Amino acid sequence: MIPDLEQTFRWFGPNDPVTLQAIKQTGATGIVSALHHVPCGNVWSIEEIEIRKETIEKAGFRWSVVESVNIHESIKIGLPERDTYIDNYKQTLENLAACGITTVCYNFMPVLDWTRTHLDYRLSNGASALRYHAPALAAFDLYILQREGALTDFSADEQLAARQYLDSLTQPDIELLTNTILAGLPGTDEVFTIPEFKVYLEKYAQVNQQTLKENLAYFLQHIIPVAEETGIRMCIHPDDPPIPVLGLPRVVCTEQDLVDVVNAYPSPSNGITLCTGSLGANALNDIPGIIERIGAHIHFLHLRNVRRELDGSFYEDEHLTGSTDMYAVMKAVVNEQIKRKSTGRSDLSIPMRPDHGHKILDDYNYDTYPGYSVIGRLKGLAELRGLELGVKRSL
Ligand code: CS2
Ligand code: MN
Repeated sequence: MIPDLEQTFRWFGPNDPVTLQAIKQTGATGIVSALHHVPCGNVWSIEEIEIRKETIEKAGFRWSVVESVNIHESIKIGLPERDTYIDNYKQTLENLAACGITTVCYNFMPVLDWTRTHLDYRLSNGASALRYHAPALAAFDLYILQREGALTDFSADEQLAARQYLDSLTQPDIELLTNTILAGLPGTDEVFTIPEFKVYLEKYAQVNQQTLKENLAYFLQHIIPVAEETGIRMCIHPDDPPIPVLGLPRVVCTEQDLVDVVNAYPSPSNGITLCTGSLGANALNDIPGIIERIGAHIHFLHLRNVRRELDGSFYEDEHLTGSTDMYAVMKAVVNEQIKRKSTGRSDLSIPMRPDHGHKILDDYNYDTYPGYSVIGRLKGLAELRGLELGVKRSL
């Protein structure tokens, strides 16, 4: 018997409009959470971790995964103070392990976390989805942010499409687009202003793709030994979208990038979060193939779908109907579980979450974090659960 994947749901903590009681009804048994109120770079104290853990357990869940312990910008930029922040990070890992929480997701995206241009893109059935519209991003970059050097990042056709898009916007549309693109980390209400964002861009002026990769390797070489000692499994989340955005380098976009992460410090504690939504925005990423080849390193699964459009745009589609063949993905995941079983590994029940969901039905009555509606995610989770059951029963 191959055990089921562990069904999890992200919960942003006591301020999340989606309650643990509501999540209970989705059928999820695990919670994915983080101490969003602790400023990035500070140590998470045992006391604070215990409080969150107790809240989650009292509601009848396990705190399955931490997503994320965010990485201080000085580590990504490679500043001298990075060593202090790496020490803090190690301490946080030791504290989490002391509380019995051992799967830790993180990402290595400069400044911004995921990037979208529209948070309320209406589909024909009335559902609301997140969208990345390439001409809108280009219009922002070229004409609103007016980033130095942006011109060279876009072809003549792309510049024209961006200009036409900009001309269709009203002033309030421009403000909405700006606030959408410059939204900060998930779980915070922080939105960068254009001048603040430009200061960050300045800090990254010397950081290209290669330096960022080296800085990631440096981080791993210092963190993973501590993760190993304490039994923590680190799992990096791919960049979303998996392309350089606003002139900032990105280094976790492709299979080769993931292989480079794993090779930077080979260890069972140095793994990946396989996010089909993020990787799936690039048609060149063969996700079932990635699972087949490097699935041994997966510690956490985000199973959502995107619908790719011709110009590099995409929107978040229903979990089973986007551009990624979710059936093929699930089959590859089940095969990975079978491989693990045959090699005597105990981590067969990989934690999985539906990641994001559409806003549907009663979701419109709650002001949840973008993409983190309850009914939309419940629908995604239920579809994935059915798919998993079908794949397993047909074996
Ligand atoms: C999400 C992210 O974009 C995604 O796929 O899972 O919002 C996630 O919160 C962070 O980028 C990394 O964990
Ligand atoms: Mn994800």
